[in-house]
Amino acid sequence: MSDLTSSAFLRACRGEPGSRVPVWFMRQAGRSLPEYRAIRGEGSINEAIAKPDLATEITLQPVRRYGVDAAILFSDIVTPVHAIGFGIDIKPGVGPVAEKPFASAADLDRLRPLDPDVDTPYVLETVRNLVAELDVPLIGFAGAPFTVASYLVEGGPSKTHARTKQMLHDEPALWHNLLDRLADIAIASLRSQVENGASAIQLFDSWAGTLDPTTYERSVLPASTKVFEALADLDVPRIHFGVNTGELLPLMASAGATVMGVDWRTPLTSARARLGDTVTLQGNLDPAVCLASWPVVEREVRRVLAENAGNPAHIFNLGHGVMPAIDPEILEQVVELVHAEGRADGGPDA
Ligand code: 1CP
Repeated sequence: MSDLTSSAFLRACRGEPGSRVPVWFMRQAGRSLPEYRAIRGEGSINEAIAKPDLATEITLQPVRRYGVDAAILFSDIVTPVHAIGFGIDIKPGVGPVAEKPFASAADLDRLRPLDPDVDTPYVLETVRNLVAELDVPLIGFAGAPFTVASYLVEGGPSKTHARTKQMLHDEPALWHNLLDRLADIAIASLRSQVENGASAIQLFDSWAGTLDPTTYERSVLPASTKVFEALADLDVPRIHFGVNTGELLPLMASAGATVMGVDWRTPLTSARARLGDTVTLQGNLDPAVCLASWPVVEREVRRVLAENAGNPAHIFNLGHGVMPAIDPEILEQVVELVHAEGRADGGPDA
């Protein structure tokens, strides 16, 4: 186990200058990597997550290949609700699917509290394995109450989130109870990951951007604030991320994150103007750009770095996850370029 306090990633989380701009990629493990496809085998991803040796290796693969500055635990945002028996699976090529969606107060009984040591011991074993092996920080994560609720209520991935919106508007008391239970589950999961050695946490509210700011503030922000407040005593950076959140960034930041994820639609200059200088920004190359030829990718990486203007409070990332069709060699080049181009104003980081 190494002392990672002065690693490039954790320094940037704290806004401290370092020797390079740290970079990692959301969804850096998984289907874009041939070495992942080689060891993943058939069966549900939940089965892979439940095998600590396999999950450890899958987490390490992109760290080895890309030389990224952080690892992210191989797990999923629905792993805890799956583990407590809600009845949700992850269908290959689709995503999380619940055969019996969440529809009424009776379904709250399917969301008992999470006891991570008993319900997801394999996740904690993976975290411990990783911390023993990694020389970069491990990011633990959970799904935010809203985004997890959207899968439970819709029964699967959705473009409009129509049922979810109907419930939050029409049945505010039921919605509040649902989000409160999911907040407690996220808190228990994140706390256990940190207690077992994760160096930072990320709350994925991927689909929050489907909401207008007023609805977000009334129906989502209280639950996400509860999550961040409950973890504020842990001495780790707290990252908050969603897609299409340009208009929501100040509200999302007010939930208590120390690092804000920014998708590619919002230039880092605008994000900083909206958020001020107290948070670190994480982002924000359009993942689809990585499907283009290298000169285009290079130009766009440089543009993101230029928009950050040398601010030490920046972690380079994509604006959303790696797409399966992206050539890993392009991502290797992105890491090389970010490390080479990023500021070199000293700082004794690892
Ligand atoms: O690097 C990594 O891949 C780390 C592991 C990881 C993470 C961080 C997985 C494994 N899932 C996640 C988070 C996750 N899962 C999010 C938040 C990030 C994001 O917005 O991309 C979300 C929304 C999910 C839900 C989910 N799981 C989807 C999206 C469905 C939709 O609504 O469009 C999908 C396709 C999955 C399955 C899944 N999870 C992870 C992998 C590698 C896969 C692909 C399936 C497989 O390999 O079997």
